[in-house]
Amino acid sequence: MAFPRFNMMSFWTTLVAFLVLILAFVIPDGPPISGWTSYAPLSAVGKDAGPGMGWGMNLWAISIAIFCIGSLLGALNFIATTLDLRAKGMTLMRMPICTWAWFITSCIALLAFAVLLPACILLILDRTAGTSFFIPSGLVISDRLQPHSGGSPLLWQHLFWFFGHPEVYIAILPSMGIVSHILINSMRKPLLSARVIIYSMMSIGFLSWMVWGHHMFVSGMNPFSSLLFSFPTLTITIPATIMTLIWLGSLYGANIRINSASLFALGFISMFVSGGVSGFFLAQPSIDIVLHATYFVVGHFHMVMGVASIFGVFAGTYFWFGKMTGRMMNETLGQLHFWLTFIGTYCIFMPFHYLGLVGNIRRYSAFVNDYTGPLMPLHKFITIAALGTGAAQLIFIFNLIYSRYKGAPAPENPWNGTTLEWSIPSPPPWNNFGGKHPIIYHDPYQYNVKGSKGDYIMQDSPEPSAG
Ligand code: HEM
Ligand SMILES: [Cu+2]
Repeated sequence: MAFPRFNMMSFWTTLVAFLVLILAFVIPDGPPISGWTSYAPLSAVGKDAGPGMGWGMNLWAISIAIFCIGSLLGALNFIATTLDLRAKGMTLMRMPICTWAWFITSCIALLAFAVLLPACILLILDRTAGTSFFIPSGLVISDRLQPHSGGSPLLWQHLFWFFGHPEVYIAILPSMGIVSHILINSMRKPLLSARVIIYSMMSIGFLSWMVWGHHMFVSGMNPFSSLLFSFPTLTITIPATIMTLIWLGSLYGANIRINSASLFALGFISMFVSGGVSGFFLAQPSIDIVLHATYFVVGHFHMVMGVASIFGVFAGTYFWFGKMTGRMMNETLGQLHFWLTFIGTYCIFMPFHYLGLVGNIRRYSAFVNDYTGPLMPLHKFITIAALGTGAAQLIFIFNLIYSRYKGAPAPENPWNGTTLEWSIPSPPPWNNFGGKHPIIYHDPYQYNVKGSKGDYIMQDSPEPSAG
């Protein structure tokens, strides 16, 4: 990394943020009840707003502020490293797609956390210093007139979602990169166009700044603003669809190697499409007025942000574990883990969409004697599926620990990959390249090259390339 100490600092800062967050569970007041969006004014007024909204809420705001600092340091470091510390010959367009994905993610993170940090500071000031950024005048909560004046609860929503929408791409872009990279390696041929994947990721990153209002269609803002936010939201589906078509088009006729990593990469595409399709509906204000705050939204974002992103992490773990630890993960356990998780997550999150369509609202912990009665069998089915899917993750954890100590030794290049990490021993020595600087001759996806000795050419091999 360009700044190794920054790297260390961002790790420890993030750990502190996590500990502060967890602290809320052990204080007498308990954790806050405001959910991940912490909407004002309830999040801003203090303990009148309910259990956990005193010190619990303070800890939440402090923790997120610290987390922002850790993320900003990390993002700066990734950007500086990508721009400054590339090997000789590693032009930007010769970087692997996953490096591109991390680079674009870091650029988004740098801007997004720079907005969330001041928003959290304003929230803390409202709660502790008597300011009124987010609290309107004349507000009565728990029979008490709140001593504030002139603030705007909508301001919090704007600040939060200006961060919050780009944040969903911070979650999924790295997985898009990992999946593209692993698919190419498993198909033994380049994608139809790696460049178009990179440009699509860039345009998703750019457009993600113009769409935050689609989370606020029912917030009471002007309907014309809804229209303005709806157009770019629908536009974002274009690069997303292009990427999907490139993945599927490249898979057409490919003789793909099936293993845990490639299965999770394929599973990612499936989840991304299934969860993304509901985005088309939500992007239209007239439809979203009905579906907002129902399980339909919960189904949508769990499939894309939840499951698809995590499938990318699983794919990456199965792929690079050998390089990191010197031992391979167990394939049988890996594939069992994939199928149970894949089927399980569809059983959980598909029914969420049906629940949402019939009006089951989100954020309620219990439904008693109301219109949701007939839906209870479906809720039970989802609960059982969730417990099963959760249990399947134990297989993964077991596999991690077992393979770390007892797994088959990992060769230098188990997947016949082309990128630099596969040219050094597994695990890498502490100085990575043994003091020698590699020189890059090719783009990262020279597979199935006619006339080459194997079916691939490493990036640092002086052998002539395909094109
Ligand atoms: C095809 C592109 C997509 C479109 C058009 C889209 C559109 C939308 C819209 C309009 C909403 C607001 C719904 C409401 O609250 O009433 C929403 C919610 C959400 N979307 Fe998407 N989305 C897309 C893809 C994604 C992706 C790829 C992710 C994550 C990686 C994501 C994560 C979320 C999250 C987390 C929420 C809900 C946040 C909350 O209310 O708690 N979306 N989406
Ligand atoms: Cu959004």
